[in-house]
This record gives sequence, C-alpha cells and structure tokens, in this order.
Amino acid sequence: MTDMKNDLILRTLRGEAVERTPVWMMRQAGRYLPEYMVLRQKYGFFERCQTPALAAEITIQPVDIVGVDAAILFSDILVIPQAMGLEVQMVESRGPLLPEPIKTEADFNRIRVPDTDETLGYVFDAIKLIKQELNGRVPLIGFAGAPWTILCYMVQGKGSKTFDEAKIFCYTQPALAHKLLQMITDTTIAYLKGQVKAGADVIQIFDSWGGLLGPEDFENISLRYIRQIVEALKDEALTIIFAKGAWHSLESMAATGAHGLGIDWCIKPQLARQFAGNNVTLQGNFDPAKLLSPIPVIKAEVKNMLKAFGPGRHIANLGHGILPNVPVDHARAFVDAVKEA
Ligand code: 1CP
Repeated sequence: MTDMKNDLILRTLRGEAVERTPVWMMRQAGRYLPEYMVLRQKYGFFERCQTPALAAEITIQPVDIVGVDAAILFSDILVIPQAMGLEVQMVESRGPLLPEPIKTEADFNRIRVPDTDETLGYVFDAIKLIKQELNGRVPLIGFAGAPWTILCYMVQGKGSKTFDEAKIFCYTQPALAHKLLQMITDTTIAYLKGQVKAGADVIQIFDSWGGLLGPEDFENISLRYIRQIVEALKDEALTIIFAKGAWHSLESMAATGAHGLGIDWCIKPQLARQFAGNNVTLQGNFDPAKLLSPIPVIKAEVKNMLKAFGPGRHIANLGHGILPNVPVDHARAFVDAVKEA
C-alpha cells in the first residue's frame, strides 16, 4: 500500500478533523479540458473508457491541471447496461442512445446479471493503473449510477428531461420494474466491489434523476436499491450518495450509513444539515453555471458557500457536473478559492 499524501477527503468522510475543506468537481474529467478534447478527437467514447492507459490519463488530467483533492475514474454509468447485454452508443453532441430499450417481459431475454470480471474487467485494470500512476497523491473515487437512474436509460433509451417512459414502465409494470431494478442492483454491487478490490478509495452513487420521483416513489423505486448497495459496500469503502433533487429524503439517505451525501444548489446547506443530521459529510453545492461568472464573483460566492456549510464534514463540489463551456481558469479559481479559504 502506498501512503496517501493528500487524504483530506478520506478524513472528512470519516468525520475526522481536517486542516481545510477538500474540493473536487463532478464530471471534472471531461470536455472543458483542452487536453481531454485532444484525446476525444482521436478515440471513440467507449474506446477511451475501455483502454486503461487512456482512462488513466483522462482521470489524472484534472488533478494536474486544476489541482483537485481527488481523482474520479473516467468511465460512464452506462457501462452497466452495456455489461448486462444492451447496446449503448454515444452519439456526438446528442449523448447516449440505447437503440433497443427494455419495454416488455420478452425484452428480459436480452439482458442478464453478468460476470463483472469478464464484462467490466477493463475498468478494474484502469483503476489499478490509475492507483499506480497517482502514487498516493490523492484518493481515487470510483462510481456507478443508482439503479433508478440506470433504469431510466435502459427503458427510455436516451436522455430526457422527464424520463416519462421510464416512469410509465415503473407505474404500469411494477413487477417488471422491480425485477429490472434488482438485476441492476446485483450487477452494480459486484461491479463496485470489483472497483474497491482494484483500489478505489471512495465510491459515489450518482442518482442524477432521483429528483424526478416524489418522496414515496423515491423510497420504493430508488432508495430501496441504493440502500442495498451502500450496505454491501460501507464496510469496505467510503460511500457517497448523490441523488440530485431528492433533498426531501436526506434523512433516510443518511440512515443508510453512507459516509457522504451530495446536495445540489436548490437547497440551503443549513437546511440540508438539519435534514441529514450530524453524522454524515455533506458534499456540494455550487451552481455549475456560476463557474461562468467573472473570477472575483466565483471567489466571493465560494466564500459564501463555505460559510453556509460551516467548518467540518463538508466536501466542496458543484451541485451537478461541470459544464463543457467553463474556462479552465474559472475551474481552477473555484478550486483555489476553496483551498485559500
Ligand atoms: O463527448 C464526450 O466526451 C462524452 C461526454 C461524457 C463524458 C466526459 C459522457 C457522455 N460521459 C462522460 C464521463 C462521465 N460520465 C464521468 C467521468 C468522470 C467525471 O466525473 O469526471 C462520470 C462520473 C459520468 C457519469 C454520468 N454519465 C452520469 C451521472 C452524473 C451526471 O452528470 O448526472 C450520467 C447521467 C451519465 C450519462 C451520460 N453520459 C454522457 C452524457 C452526455 C450523459 C448525460 C446524458 C443525459 O443528459 O441524459
């Protein structure tokens, strides 16, 4: 084992004292970085994910270029439907496309709970290489999508503002929906255990579309499965749940035993703290679009954010992924403002 030179995020998640608030940015490995765009021109999306040397290079870019306190694996949440047997394409400037989505019971013939070493071994190889190349500079965050968010794409077949077809599937064919959610959950648990075994220090579960469900549906369709994942992992790794828009369920998310909870910019940190209680680290919640403000404004707003969270048990982050049109020096100003505070 290598010594972790910067373990601020690990200590913050464990609830230990830290010298300063740690910082990283969701989707920090990606399109706002010119160095990423060079590799994007040369290789296809899944080629970048499936080639450990490329995934490692892209993962480490933001550590070198913007100075974040953690690396996050370069991959995508949609490698899970792919491993389960569905075709997933990344269409230039339009996002993911699954040409044959799941709609009926017969469609289950085309999917399975796969052996993750066979189907996703390339991710574990990438993690081993990243850990070697990071050499303890910062921790590595592994991740997966929450089962509900993965179902959204497996049923809808593409991105959507409402994911109405995914909702209709859950509301009109609940037995099939729960069968699918359990298959995704079983795959995800094996996948995340593999990530931890390969060296991931922290695991974040992205429930990007959790906020589309009301509180009761969120419990039944999403949190129930996230809870299984957290329970399977929490003794092996530090865990963070990010369920965008699901602020109403912070209390039940904290009760899963996750070490951290991500929040978006639509809830005040003080209120999130009241809901979540004092035994969990909060992560967030800068409005990603504010990174387009002039740098002095970014610096002032970061100070306000840090003050609102108060000291301790906070990881500074955006409230959702960084936008592709953010200038690199603005991203760096965000990170520096947290470090200087
Ligand atoms: O054009 C490109 O270069 C592809 C853009 C891209 C990138 C850089 C996609 C397509 N995925 C990724 C990488 C990625 N995806 C990471 C890398 C690590 C990092 O954070 O730096 C991560 C964590 C994800 C996770 C992901 N993929 C989520 C959850 C987080 C979130 O932003 O809500 C979701 C919903 C996806 C699906 C997806 N993949 C790609 C796009 C454009 C989308 C969103 C499509 C939609 O809006 O529905």
